[in-house]
Amino acid sequence: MRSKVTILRTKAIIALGANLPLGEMLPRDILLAAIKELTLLLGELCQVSRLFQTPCFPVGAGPDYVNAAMTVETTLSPSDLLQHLHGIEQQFSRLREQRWGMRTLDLDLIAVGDQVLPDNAGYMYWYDLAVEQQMKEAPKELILPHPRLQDRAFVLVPLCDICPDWRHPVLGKTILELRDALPKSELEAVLPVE
Ligand code: PH2
Ligand code: MG
Ligand code: MG
Repeated sequence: MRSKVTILRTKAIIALGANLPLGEMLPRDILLAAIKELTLLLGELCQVSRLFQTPCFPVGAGPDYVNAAMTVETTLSPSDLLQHLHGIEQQFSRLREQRWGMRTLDLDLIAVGDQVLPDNAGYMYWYDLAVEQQMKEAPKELILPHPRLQDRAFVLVPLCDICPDWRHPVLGKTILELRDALPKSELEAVLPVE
């Protein structure tokens, strides 16, 4: 008798950003190269957003970013995915120095299916963290979904290209609903790159 093997794939959401050149490569070239690497590494079942030019957050902290987002259907665990993302960041020599500092490539794991990590209480601690405290405290473990997802036009606008209907497992809202809850001025500042 043949046994049936079920491979469980979940949809992982990745956000990409860059605001510094790397040698001859401009941020948009770095992002395109990183997307290529991620697609090779994670397989065929990837969806990729357009690239967007976005004002730096916090305002004035550096040059504009280029941002994009990807989804991938994967069997990898969140921590294995994160290792791959760090490997690709290193390949594009991001300097991990300053929180929210400038970077040649930043790859953030935004969500993996409807997993909440480390657990609901752990997620809520980071979700509720006051903005002044966000500058000072960084989690040592992976928090999923990304606790600032709902605040960031530069993540939500690209995600609307590829997974507008993904529903946040804690907040209960879709990507589209989260995007539409942001101030219009923030959404209008996220511009597709030609
Ligand atoms: N990433 C940051 C800090 N600020 N601003 C924009 N516009 N886009 C980003 O990806 C970004 C940022 C830290 O990861
Ligand atoms: Mg990051
Ligand atoms: Mg980031």
